[in-house]
Amino acid sequence: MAVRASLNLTRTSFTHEATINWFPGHMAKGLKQMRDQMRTIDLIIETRDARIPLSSINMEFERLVGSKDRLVVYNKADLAPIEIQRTVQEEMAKRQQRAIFTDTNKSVSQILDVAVDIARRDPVKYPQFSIMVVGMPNVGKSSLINALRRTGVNRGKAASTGAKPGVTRAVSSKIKVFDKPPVYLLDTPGVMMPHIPDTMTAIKVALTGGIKDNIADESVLADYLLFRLNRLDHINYCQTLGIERPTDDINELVDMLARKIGALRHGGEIDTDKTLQFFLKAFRQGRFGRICLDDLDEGAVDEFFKSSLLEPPMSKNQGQKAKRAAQRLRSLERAKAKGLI
Ligand SMILES: Nc1nc2c(ncn2[C@@H]2O[C@H](COP(=O)(O)OP(=O)(O)OP(=O)(O)O)[C@@H](O)[C@H]2O)c(=O)[nH]1
Ligand SMILES: [Mg+2]
Repeated sequence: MAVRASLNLTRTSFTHEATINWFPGHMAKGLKQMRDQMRTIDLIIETRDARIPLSSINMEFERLVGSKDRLVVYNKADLAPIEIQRTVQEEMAKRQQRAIFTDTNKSVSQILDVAVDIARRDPVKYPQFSIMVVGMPNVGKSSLINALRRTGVNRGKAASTGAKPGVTRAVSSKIKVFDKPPVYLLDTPGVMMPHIPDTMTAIKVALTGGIKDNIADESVLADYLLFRLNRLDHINYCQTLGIERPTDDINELVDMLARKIGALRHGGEIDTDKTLQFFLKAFRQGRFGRICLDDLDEGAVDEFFKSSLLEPPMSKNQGQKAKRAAQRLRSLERAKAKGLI
């Protein structure tokens, strides 16, 4: 707060009215293929983006998962603050969701441990174990599958990946990731909600690369990013970008940055698109550090779940029970980490 005031950063809110939706045909088709395959699936891995632990929750998957077992994987953990992990895990545990954090460039073996453990507990029920990996576009589903295959059977890339959303267009055939017991994965196309009810959610998803940039309007994304960086006192963006001072004004930022990176057209006119893309790319590559775009303060998660109709309001008694369950889970995990159990 003091940092912001001393730097004359005064913006306290961000609003954008226009709705942002992206639901091309291959997503509807992909969802249908997923539903058709569901009876052959033993576990669903719902992949979310660790930078937006709430905004990457998609109601379409709540319906799809139904009563199937689900493991929530928060991927791109290398780009999000480490301290959010515990909060998110506790909040998801309250909602009976087991959540783990991964970085596909590092270890994903904990996912294999979960699957192999379930499969080994009941070999008659699971002569082979099938997992469907679902999630919003660009959260890293295909990268996760490749990493699991590398870890589990030491084999090369089986699924195409890419920096833009919408790379995987259809549900894949089964990809083997473990031998004994045999564990298979299905890759699926990233799916957005057909109608995103809240524009701020859409902006955050787009900023993390889940919606095509031209659909969301890069100037709005960049303006929100600047607002968020300043609100978080994350003003190291000046140093990273080599600009003189922090600012609340996206036009001023573009002006300073364009000159710095030489994004100028003939005659010296600023190339705004190129400058905005540079700014967004720097964020997506993690050059401004580990950043979470969702608010996870006390009560914010409950509010999110209530307002997105993911759950009815809890009674006081239910709330206390859930809190105690989360505490028990935490102490169990601590004991496990210390090797006591
Ligand atoms: N920093 C970071 N980048 C990642 C991670 N996992 C994947 N990526 C990158 O994220 C981008 C998207 O990865 P994909 O695996 O193609 O994502 P997807 O979810 O399959 O995307 P769609 O098929 O378009 O739905 C690629 O540029 C990956 O290199 C991660 O853990 N950390
Ligand atoms: Mg993919």
